[in-house]
Amino acid sequence: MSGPIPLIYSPDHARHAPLSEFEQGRLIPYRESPERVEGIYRHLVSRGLVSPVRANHTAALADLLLVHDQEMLEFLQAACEFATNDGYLYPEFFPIRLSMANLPKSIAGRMGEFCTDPYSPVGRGTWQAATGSAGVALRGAEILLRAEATAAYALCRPPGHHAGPDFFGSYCYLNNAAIAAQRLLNLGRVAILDVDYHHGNGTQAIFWEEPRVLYASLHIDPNLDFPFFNGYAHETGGLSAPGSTLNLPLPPGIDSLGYLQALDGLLATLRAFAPAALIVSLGFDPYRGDPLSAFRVESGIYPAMGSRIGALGLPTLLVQEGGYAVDMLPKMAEGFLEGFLLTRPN
Ligand code: SP5
Ligand code: ZN
Repeated sequence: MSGPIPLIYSPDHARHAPLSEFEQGRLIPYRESPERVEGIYRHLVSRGLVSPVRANHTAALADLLLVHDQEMLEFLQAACEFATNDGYLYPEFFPIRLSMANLPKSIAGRMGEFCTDPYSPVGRGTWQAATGSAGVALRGAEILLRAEATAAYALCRPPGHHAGPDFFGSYCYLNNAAIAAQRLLNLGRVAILDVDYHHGNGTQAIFWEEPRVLYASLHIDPNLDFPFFNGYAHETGGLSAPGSTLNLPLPPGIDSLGYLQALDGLLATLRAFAPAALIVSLGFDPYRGDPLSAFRVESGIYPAMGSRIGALGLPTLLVQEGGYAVDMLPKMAEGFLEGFLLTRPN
């Protein structure tokens, strides 16, 4: 078994902490909370599975512009400056059928222009936290590029896979995995394996026409859950990149065995793509006890998942995405790393 892997972390994540989100017309505590990554960090360090690395740099504009449109970035930054100290801006008005729409000057009127849903409110510290989170992923990519380690765990918060070229939403603002993938293209082709419960609509959109990046995802059937409009099996990449997207929607109630079989199918395609590096969009929300999950996946599945992914033998960047069963996240992250470290060569 190999030694500890770098765990990259930035305290800036705590500057983004919305109080509440909507659930059936009521307000409940915001699920994408700072405690999620704090618990994982403490536990992995105390177990000696990782060596902590503090990311001191936020992502530069040039890195963000490789995956996001300037208009969206400027809007996000302006909205953060406009937000008051403890208040968060929520989208209330959506310009559907945009060809007929005019763009108002007020931030309140423009919130719905770029975000897909009301789960990504914008506060004073959101830009700092989001660029810090992207900086965490970039630091992880740098570690692989310089061959300082063959694997790294970027403990990103806020998460990123629902942020696309010109949209953000569902707890995500900037696409950390996509930003890191752009950097890792210096090594050669990159595969992104997305095991979050939700389809990574942002990542798919960013690399839709990019033949050097394989986006492969296992997720709840989008007929039933977010992101609803994407994530179907027939979506396989644009004209310049046929076969570069692979979606495997799963039915509610799928158990650990069914999930692992589906993962094995995805991994066969991933191996055939022969990437130079792997990014895992690592969400722990498939777990049956997660408040957003309709699967019957046990928390004990993670060592098996980690060992399958470690056995690929690729330079690997783990990028934290979702997972909202806060008390269980540390154990699931530990399980994943134990399996991963066991099978990984050297
Ligand atoms: C990164 C990530 O995992 N984002 C998840 C986004 C989920 N957004 C919508 C949440 C809606 C929850 N309402 C349904 C509650 C079912 N009990
Ligand atoms: Zn998710």
